[in-house]
Amino acid sequence: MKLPFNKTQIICMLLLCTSVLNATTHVVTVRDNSFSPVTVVIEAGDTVRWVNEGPGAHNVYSVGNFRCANGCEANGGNGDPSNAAWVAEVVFRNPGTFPYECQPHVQFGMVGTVVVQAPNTGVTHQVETGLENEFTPNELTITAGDVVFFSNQGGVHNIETADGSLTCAEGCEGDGQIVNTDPTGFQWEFYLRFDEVASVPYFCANPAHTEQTGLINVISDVLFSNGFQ
Ligand SMILES: [Cu+2]
Repeated sequence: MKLPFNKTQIICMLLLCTSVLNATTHVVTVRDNSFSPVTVVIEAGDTVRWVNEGPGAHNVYSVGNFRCANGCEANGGNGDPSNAAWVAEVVFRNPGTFPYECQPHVQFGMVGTVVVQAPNTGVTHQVETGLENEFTPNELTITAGDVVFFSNQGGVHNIETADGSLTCAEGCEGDGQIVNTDPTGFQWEFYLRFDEVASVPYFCANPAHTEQTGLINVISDVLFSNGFQ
């Protein structure tokens, strides 16, 4: 029997799939004049949320990476120090160490660090692109909670999901980081975690690469163990 939908789409309809991507959010409290905790260690794909409890005027600034207070400048927000009860979030897609400061209080030692490690929970899968203008593999089935490591080995590419929810290259649009999400020959790489059962078609937005598409099928391991898949 030929069904009008594939198995993943049917599972998705049964489970009322909504958002696709989730990850852990780590909260840092901003006070006069310190960050707590001073250092957070997270996995690539996780979010750091700074919550200002003041009452002084503070911000979070990491040179070349992000500047946030009432929103992040990379997202059109105002990163100027503010004594409002602001909440700012930044998503980190790549391993590395990100020192940051509160600009008016750095001389009082108001500094912090985000340490981003490669994901060590869930299974990590790889999707590569390069000079052949393809995603390899171009179709991938993973279990909810797994991570996909996307990397560009050469050629001017990016990744956009068909529903417009994600546009990524050196990082992803909306992450709060100062990164280029347009197709670029910069050899970018980033991690995406897929926590929800879904079918996620994506493509490269380079107008010369209209054939360059890919698909991530995210299935539930519970359904899998029940023999549904
Ligand atoms: Cu491309």
